[in-house]
Amino acid sequence: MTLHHTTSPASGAQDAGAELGGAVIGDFKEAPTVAWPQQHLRAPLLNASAPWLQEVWRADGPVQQGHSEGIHWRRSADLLYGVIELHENDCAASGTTPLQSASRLVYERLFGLLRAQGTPHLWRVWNYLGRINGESHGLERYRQFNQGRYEAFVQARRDTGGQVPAACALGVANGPLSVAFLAGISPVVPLENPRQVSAWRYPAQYGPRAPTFSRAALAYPQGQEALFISGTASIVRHETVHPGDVAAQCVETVRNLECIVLEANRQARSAQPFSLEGLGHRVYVRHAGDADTVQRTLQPLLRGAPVVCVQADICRADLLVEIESQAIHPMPPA
Ligand code: 3EB
Repeated sequence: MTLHHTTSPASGAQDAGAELGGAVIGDFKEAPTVAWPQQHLRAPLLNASAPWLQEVWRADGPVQQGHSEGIHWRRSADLLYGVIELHENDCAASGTTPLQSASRLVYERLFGLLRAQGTPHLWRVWNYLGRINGESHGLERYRQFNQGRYEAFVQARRDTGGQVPAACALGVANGPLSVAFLAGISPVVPLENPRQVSAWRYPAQYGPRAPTFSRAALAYPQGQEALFISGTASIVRHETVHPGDVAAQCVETVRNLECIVLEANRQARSAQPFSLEGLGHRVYVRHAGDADTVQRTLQPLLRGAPVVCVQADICRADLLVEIESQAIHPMPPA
């Protein structure tokens, strides 16, 4: 199968293959309804003329779909895309917070589906939750999310360090915990950034359980090599650098992206190397008022690569910007 990524109305491109799933980004009431699993990222778009933007992953057919355990999913022969949303108010449990419990439940269901469908390898996860930097039960909500996610990885006997998916975790104004994911029949090659401590090794000062993601992953749809770079921010070792300076955070974040691309190229099997300008980027900006500064700073650094800019809260209160990126390359015939 081959994997394609398109955005509309930005590109309007009608690509080959069947829709596997995707996301619609925009802070609007009525989402365009589609037949495939679609994550609604309820956040304002900052650089588009339209009020919403649709991103679709396509695969060579045939595709099958289902709705099980609250997960709307679609799969091809070797890939599965799913979306699950859970309201934490429906997840109250003793000995844990509603959000921690919702996070654990979402991931337990996700792992259950992957097992049942024979697509056990998690490639990329998009996590969105309300008021991510808010505090309740004496713990920041992002840290509660990390606890629940970690518990589900342990419960499913999955690796919590090393072989972990690429991911992002962002805050939106409100709404359910929303998790979209891409999984496959083949494992990813997880990548780490030598400038940064692996997130799954973060010290306890960032929360009782470390986040469960790799800095990037190389994945292998048939005949292709995909690079998924996780949410990347102005972090060196494990510390936030340039607090309060959004332009400097952009420059530092791009340094991290460059390092990850370098790591990707050390492991990549496709003929053509990955490069910053050959990636598609999604930029999350905490303060909408910083969007101009962010875009002016990034433009020469990302050298004209396509950028979707969204207002969202980054998972550390002192981070003002975060960038995630992806590219899909053809593999040379064997
Ligand atoms: C960081 O580097 C920034 O919890 O899944 C980036 C990507 C971040 C993914 C996650 C968090 C996550 O720690 C935050």
